[in-house]
Amino acid sequence: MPVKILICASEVGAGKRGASLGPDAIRISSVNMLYNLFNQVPTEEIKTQKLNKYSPQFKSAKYIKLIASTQAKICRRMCKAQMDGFKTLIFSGDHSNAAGFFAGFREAYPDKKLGIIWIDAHGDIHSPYTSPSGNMHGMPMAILLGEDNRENQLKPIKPEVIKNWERIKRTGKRKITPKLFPEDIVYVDIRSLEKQEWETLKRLKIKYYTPDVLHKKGAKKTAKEIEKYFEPYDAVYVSFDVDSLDPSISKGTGTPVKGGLTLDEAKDLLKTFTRMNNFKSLEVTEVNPLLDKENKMANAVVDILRESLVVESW
Ligand SMILES: [Mn+2]
Repeated sequence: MPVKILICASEVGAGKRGASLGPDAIRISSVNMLYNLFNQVPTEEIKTQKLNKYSPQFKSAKYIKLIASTQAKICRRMCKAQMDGFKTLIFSGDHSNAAGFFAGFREAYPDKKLGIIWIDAHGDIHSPYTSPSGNMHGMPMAILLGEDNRENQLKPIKPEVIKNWERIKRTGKRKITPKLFPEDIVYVDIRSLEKQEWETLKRLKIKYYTPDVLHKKGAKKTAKEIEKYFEPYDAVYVSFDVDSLDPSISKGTGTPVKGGLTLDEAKDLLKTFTRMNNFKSLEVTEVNPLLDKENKMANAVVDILRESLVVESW
């Protein structure tokens, strides 16, 4: 199956600026490290509005209007790439974009059984009702699940935010919501979730592996277990937030958290996931070279991809 690279640099979902430079940092690393990824695979860039001033508008969901239209655009391009028969390798700015990519995935396969493997330090399952920061890179899972978690509402939110939140859940021509069910998710390496998020995970009985479990079991065995879990699925999407990696590798991401994956563990996970029969998409997100030294995070990503992907045989 041919592979297509999709790039969306949008970073407005992050709290710190600079993740929009992540995809370029990775491209430059791959050139420096003599990994001919970007010239052996067709590449398509999804252009989005660049930020010229700080104007978040709503505190409970910053830039929600811009993010809603960005996700609609991402959704169309992802749907087309999948329907054209490509596996997609995605380089994205911040993690809110994932909701747009998965919306396109759902749009391409409206009636199929779709799964998602979410490798991340965080749960990204906040809603505007529960998010302390209002940064929407902490919300893509809630968008996909159509989950408001009103039981744990922190503060009242504006009607215009609610309107856009409802719109964002229905991204795509078919306006499908939810795009995903709780049993279709496996979280890997999550370790920094707010109380409201843990409650959502427990209430919805979402499957997850914390670093403790993963380190004890080993990355290879964990990956095999997850592969087996997704065997009955038609198609699987893998989302790799680089803050899942341990900060000793690099601090080049907006929200680093101790106790993360080693490079070898990340390679073992991705080696297994990208070889699954139903694997259809890998997304790499949240590389922020402005928070880094000597482009270490992008170099780590290239090292991981070079050793785990066999793009020619996808
Ligand atoms: Mn994330």
